[in-house]
Amino acid sequence: MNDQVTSTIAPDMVHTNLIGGRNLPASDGMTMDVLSPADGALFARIAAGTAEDVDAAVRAARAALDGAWGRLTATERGRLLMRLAGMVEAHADELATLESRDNGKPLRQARADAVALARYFEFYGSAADKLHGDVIPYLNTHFVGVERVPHGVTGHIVPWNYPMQIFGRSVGAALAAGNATVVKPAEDASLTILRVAAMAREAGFPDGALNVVTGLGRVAGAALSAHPGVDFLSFTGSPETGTAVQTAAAKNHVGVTLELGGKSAQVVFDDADLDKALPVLVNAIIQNGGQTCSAGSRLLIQRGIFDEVVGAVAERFRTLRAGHPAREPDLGPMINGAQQRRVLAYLERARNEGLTIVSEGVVALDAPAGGYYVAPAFLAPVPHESSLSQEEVFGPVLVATPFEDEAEAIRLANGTPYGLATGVWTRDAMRSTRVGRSLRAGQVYVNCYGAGGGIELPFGGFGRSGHGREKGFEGLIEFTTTRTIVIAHG
Ligand code: TXE
Repeated sequence: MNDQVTSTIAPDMVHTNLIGGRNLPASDGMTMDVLSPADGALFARIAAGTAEDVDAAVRAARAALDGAWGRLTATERGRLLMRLAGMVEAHADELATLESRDNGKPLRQARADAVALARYFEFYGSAADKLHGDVIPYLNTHFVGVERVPHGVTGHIVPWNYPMQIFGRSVGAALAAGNATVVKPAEDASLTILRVAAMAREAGFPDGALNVVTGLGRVAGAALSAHPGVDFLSFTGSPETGTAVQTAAAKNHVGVTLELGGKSAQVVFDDADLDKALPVLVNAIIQNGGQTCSAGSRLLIQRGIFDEVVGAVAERFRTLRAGHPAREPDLGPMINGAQQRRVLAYLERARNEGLTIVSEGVVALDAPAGGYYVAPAFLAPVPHESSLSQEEVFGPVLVATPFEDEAEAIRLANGTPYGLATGVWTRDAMRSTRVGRSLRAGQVYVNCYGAGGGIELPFGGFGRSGHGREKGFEGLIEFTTTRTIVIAHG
């Protein structure tokens, strides 16, 4: 952290909070450095938001609810979101460049994220006035209506791996439902969210409908989770921080959706179409450098084809290149030094445990020395009980484990504390349905793997992966509650 603005940073790279429509520095004037993961160089500064800033943002949100934002009809809210969708789409290249620099993801992935963000706003914007309640048959002398209403002020704590997409799925839904929002982006990737929030003002969102406070999780994030003026929280991140957020929310008796990552398996049966499966199996762990909550980080392969599949995956891994995000590598750097060290520590531990790295990719020779690069690694066979099979690495590390039959495949696939997504590869339609319906995962893919994909598809987990659902219509309902009105007329 630093409170000096130095000449090494372009003036348009010094960012403030957005509170009640005003660009404001942190209440104590402190800022945080933003480093590029590609080379470790300082290139921007953000406000180190304080509890006071969070309080001001929550008050601004409440004022918006009681004022211009709260007066809008669902159709008007939807139109604003659709307008914002168009602006995001028109600025997709600019947003992608900013995201790629801030987060280190390859440009093509960053562009896909910007397009997905536009689509979230379109999806939720067009759904805003289709979210209606119910009429309940009751006594003949009474009319009962159940109205869908927003929670009020919603807090959104966003991680750094897919800032635009996660902002889109939670804030887009919350705004469509009529909530006023306060967003705390991750300290390592706040810039696109700030840019899109500025666009929302241009699109005509009333002041205070969308507030952004940047800064440290343990300061600004903790203040948002514990604020008594917040009516509902959405959190995506680590299980440990999720526990802290839910504990804070419990003290205020408000609800939370938690999306806490996973250890997702891809189950490959011996009748699978391997030509179709192989590129997907590799991409599911390489996309975003493995820093994807639903990354397919475990391969479960039926014994009879284990060596063949391991050999083919190993061959692909040898061709993978981690490199500068602007040069369209297979994967960019890790988000920061801590994440890079975490992944390398897992690999070191695996070596010490005697596990075999069957194949590794490379870090490109021209990757800048100060960047946080990790060469992708594929390990096999890895026992189901080992930490690499049980814990989320959040990096380009894939493990393979053999299984004998359907029952064992299901036991292994379900055999971690997580339950976010699973892939099943088989040509047997009966088996795909049978196995698919036995899996304890929020999403099950058969002969494909969306890595959390699909704006329209409900997404969320079981167990340590969290609870509540985002994305799709389910995600819109999550940001509402009900009011039942009972009218006696006879
Ligand atoms: O997560 P944190 P980190 C997993 C992944 C990764 C690990 C650590 O395994 O290696 O978590 O990443 C805010 N109160 N995932 O340390 O701390 C923080 O500012 C309130 C999986 O980055 O959970 C950021 O905005 N908020 C994952 C957000 O929480 C707090 C995505 C996430 O940070 C806070 C990211 C606090 N006390 C990491 N402390 C996924 N599910 O996709 C931090 N934050």
